[in-house]
Amino acid sequence: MDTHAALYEQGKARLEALRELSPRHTESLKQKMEQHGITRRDFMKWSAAVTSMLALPLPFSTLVAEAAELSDRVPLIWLHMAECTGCSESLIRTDTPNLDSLIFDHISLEYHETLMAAAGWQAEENLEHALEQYKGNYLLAVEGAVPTANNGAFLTVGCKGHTGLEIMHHAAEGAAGIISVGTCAAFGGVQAAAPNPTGAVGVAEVVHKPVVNLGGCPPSEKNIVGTLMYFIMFGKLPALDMFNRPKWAYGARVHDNCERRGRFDAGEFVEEFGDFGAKEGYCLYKVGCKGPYTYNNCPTERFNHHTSWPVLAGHGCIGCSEPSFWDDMADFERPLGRQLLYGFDATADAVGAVILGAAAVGVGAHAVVSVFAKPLED
Ligand code: FSX
Ligand code: SF4
Ligand code: F3S
Repeated sequence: MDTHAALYEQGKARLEALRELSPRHTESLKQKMEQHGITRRDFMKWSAAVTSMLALPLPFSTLVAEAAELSDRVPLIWLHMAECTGCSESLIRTDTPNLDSLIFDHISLEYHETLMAAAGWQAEENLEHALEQYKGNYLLAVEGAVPTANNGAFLTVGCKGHTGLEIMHHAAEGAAGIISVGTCAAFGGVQAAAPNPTGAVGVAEVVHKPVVNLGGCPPSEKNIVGTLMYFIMFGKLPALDMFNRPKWAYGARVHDNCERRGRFDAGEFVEEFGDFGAKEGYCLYKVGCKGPYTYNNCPTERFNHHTSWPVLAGHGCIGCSEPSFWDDMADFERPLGRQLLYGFDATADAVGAVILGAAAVGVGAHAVVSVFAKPLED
């Protein structure tokens, strides 16, 4: 059996088993869709889009649709560590509920500090209860970095004053899978920026289980929902790159799918914000775009119902899905090449030939990438 056929069978068997479990909600996903005016046709289109985003062949879209309907069978526990909650916002702040936010509403969300009604003792009890009741079966999503200095004392959560570090250890124990949502949970993020006074680290550094990292500050709702769908469908984590990010989402550079790439190749650069090139949509490399060093699907999947993404909005990518981006990608509005390649851009400018300049910048960028963030091959 080829790999896809075997995976399909695995998914089918997993979904059959999930169907046997009792649903968490009285309303089915179908009923919820009807209430929000989402048609069956919209749902099939969504399933096909998620299938192609996950780099699976089209026949898998029936499995994706089924996994969405059964998403209330897999318990999800969502913890907040040191962060800004932008990752949750990325998923829930939609003006009109689309299928991504509706799935999040339908999923068996057992604990989420921002969304739940409970507070104080009641909230702590809910968490304890969920960890116990679903031991070995729950999916654990974590948002935010884990401060480790002074035994984790820089982050205490709840009325018992447990440290984030203690909560992480405890919650990871019974998790069937762990997802680090956002660059903070994945790699430490802004909290870990030098000199990192709280000793903030990514979740994978404090637990002894495989963790899938969803880089991005925040990651797109598509990458969050796609990862949840994959786990619901197959009960395992997808193929990962060297930083444990799903290859289907982080397998290509921002630069490779950017709509301004033609401008880069033609040597047409914005020299400063607000100039003629900026108005014409020229490449943002010289005003600091880190797209050539960054792996993410922002240009193809975009944010907020596929409305926009940083470069389309007129600012360069700041490399927010990469480890240590606060330190390694700064200054955000100057090219990295100037720091790493000893005035490479200045030389290109001095030569004065636009095309030659573009080629030189291109070579420089690729050279840096090869040592910086090359994903592993299959
Ligand atoms: Fe971090 Fe998420 Fe950036 Fe914020 O919580 S990835 S600071 S968008 O919200 O963790
Ligand atoms: Fe797009 Fe940035 Fe690459 Fe220019 S440098 S093509 S703006 S990703
Ligand atoms: Fe982040 Fe760059 Fe995408 S800044 S959101 S990885 S375009």
